[in-house]
Amino acid sequence: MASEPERLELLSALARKVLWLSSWTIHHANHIRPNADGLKVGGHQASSASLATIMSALYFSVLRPEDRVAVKPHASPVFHAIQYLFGRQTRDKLENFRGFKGAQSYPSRTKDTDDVDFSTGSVGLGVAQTLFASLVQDYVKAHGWMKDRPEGRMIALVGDAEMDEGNIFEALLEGWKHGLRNTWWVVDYNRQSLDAVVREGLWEKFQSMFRNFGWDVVIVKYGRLMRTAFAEPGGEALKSWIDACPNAMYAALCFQGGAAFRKHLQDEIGDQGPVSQLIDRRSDDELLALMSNLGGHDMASMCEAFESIDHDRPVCFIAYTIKGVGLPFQGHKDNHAGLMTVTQMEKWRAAQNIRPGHEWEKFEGLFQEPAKLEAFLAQVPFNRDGRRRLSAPVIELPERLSFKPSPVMSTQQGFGLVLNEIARGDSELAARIVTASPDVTVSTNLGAWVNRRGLFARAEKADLFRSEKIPSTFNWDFSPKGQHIELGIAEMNLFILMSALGLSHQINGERLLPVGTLYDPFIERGLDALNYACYQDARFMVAATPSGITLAPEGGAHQSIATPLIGMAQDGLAAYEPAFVDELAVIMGWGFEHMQRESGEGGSVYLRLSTRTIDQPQRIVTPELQKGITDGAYWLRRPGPNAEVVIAYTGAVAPEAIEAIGLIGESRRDIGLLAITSADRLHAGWTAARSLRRDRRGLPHLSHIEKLLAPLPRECGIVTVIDGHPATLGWLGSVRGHRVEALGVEQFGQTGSIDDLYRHHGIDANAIIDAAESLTAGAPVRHRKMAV
Ligand SMILES: Cc1ncc(C[n+]2csc(CCOP(=O)(O)OP(=O)(O)O)c2C)c(N)n1
Ligand SMILES: [Mg+2]
Repeated sequence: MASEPERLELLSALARKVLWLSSWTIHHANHIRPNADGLKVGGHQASSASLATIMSALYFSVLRPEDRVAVKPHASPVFHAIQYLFGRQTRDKLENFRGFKGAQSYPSRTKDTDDVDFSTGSVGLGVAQTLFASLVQDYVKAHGWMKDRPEGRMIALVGDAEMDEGNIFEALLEGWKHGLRNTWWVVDYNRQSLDAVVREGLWEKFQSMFRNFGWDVVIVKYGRLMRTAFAEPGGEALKSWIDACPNAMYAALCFQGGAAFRKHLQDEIGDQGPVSQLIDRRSDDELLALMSNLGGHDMASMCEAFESIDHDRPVCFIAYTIKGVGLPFQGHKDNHAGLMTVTQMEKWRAAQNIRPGHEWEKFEGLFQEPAKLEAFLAQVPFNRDGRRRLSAPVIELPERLSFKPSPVMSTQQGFGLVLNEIARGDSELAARIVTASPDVTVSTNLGAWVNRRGLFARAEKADLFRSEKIPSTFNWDFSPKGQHIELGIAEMNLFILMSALGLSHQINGERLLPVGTLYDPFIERGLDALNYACYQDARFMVAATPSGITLAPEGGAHQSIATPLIGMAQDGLAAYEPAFVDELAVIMGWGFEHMQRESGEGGSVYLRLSTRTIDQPQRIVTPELQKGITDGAYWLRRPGPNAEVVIAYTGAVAPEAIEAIGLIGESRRDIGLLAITSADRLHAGWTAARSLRRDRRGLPHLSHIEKLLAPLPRECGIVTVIDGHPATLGWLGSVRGHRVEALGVEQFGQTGSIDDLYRHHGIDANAIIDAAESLTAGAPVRHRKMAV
């Protein structure tokens, strides 16, 4: 066992190595193997440097294998360097930093191979992810699934300007409500953002805010060199000067160096005996070393701060740092995109004692014995158990999901009924579903599920209305066994919680099947978090309802137009918009399976539902129909051989399409009605088939939509209709070269009845008939829908 001074010496040596390797990685990407596009790597060299010591303290000493970390985006080279020293990152990938299949610019769970816990990139999201990951760990524990696995700490390394992101504050409030534990956020307080130097006194705002939310705050401002100097005669005066120095001035002096500090100190403090002697005793280099010895760059101070935590309360560490520390542009306000020139690097290399050609050698330039460093690395607790990413078996699913049928229903009601049916049973599926909703549990029909399965909280809390015997439709009991997590209104939080729940199989080794509900228009409010969750390959199902203009009288911003396009464009998310509840039940069953498929095959599921009650078909769902539903479309009425026109509809406008078909039938031949349950799956299948054909040089692989449209004569027209943006289905004409009239909604905000609005936006039966007429020759269609 190394003694404490020895340990600190080895850790500091490794931190220097990490700083070197991360800077060299960036330098290499710019000057030695530049990317073909010639784009320089901005934002990394200075931003990484601030965290080299803090991350070395964590990874080489403080972390345990069960801990999980979100590393701020621009510290990615530091992370990769640490993994390189652990032997988990290859030199080739570092040399190819930012290149095709090289180490990623921002740590990525899915694209990097070196044990990234949480992806980052869009600032703020990784930070909140750690908070929700901790709540999910509590959920898993409360349900008795932790077994003897120790609790992990969820840790985020946060940029000080990153704290501007609103989603962090939303998460903080939610964490407070749920009794957050085991979460550490380490703020890299370098007082610089991308463009600028941050406001004075920001730390005080952080401190009071975190304390307000029940967090401990640990400020690590001074390194050991500083603390020793403060204890010398005159030290107090020096400390006061440091405390009073504005951020921008401190940064500028760090950039200018020891002589500038000396001059400034002399000018401001004047000749005051002891403090002047304290300064005079140091050379320029020593003075700079002292003044840049902020807490975040001092191994002893950081280890001390982390190791002092002996409780599970959440902790915010504010670690003072200098952006670009140790590099020629340290502290310069323009350093965000700053890169060392070749000459600067040469000089720095020499100062680091690194021989040309030996830059990637693990211990090059360190004066400690390689064997000692190797032995130290080998015993690092974080690395003890090898692979830290866990897995969990697939949850078995019932053959099909059922629901209590009713002749007239909405898909939103159907969603509640399917979940209610699952909740009544005692299947493994029922046990593993976790629902969550941002204050719209009841209004999205999750009420029945919650009544049966209860709300989750670490401590029991009975529904007061129930205990007081006041009649209420809903049973709002909280308990550790509950399976619904009630969130405040922030949609960002819903998606980050989905992301955390949907990674539980890999983080906690226990699979959960998260189902979130929200109003469809507010997907856009949480969109970046949804994208983030998908990027991390988290698995969840989200039911968004009501959608479109079907909640017509609400008008305002409660109408959604763009969401079908989001559903199509979002990678990792299979989007469905069923019209009927039997379709929905099939899709949900398929969805729970899809959520559990391997990486690259499965994904998350988005159900765009509606409150519009419509007549339900009385039919048997045959395996063929089932396949059509999950593949994205089936003929509700098969077109004849001489079809002049077909109508392709999605979702709640089914009655309009059906009515139009009835009215057109007399005047046009062989017409067909295509029920599209998923424009997304259809389109994805179509493009996938195209690339398959390309790869296999013309092997006849046809996609589902190509097969469906194949029998249509060339002159047949297609009318598409959706309560959403018309572009969702407009592409159907490109599949086999048919002419298309695409109907949909392009403006929002008008109130009225559904009839009013469908007429107003041209998605009612008559508008469909008009479109069909415009695509076909022949006499006008005789029958029209009568005005009501
Ligand atoms: C949502 C989002 N907006 C903007 C950016 C671009 N960006 C990357 S880092 C950064 C500021 C970094 O400042 P800070 O968090 O203090 O980190 P530092 O570079 O000082 O370490 C910005 C604006 C981003 N990555 N994500
Ligand atoms: Mg900063």
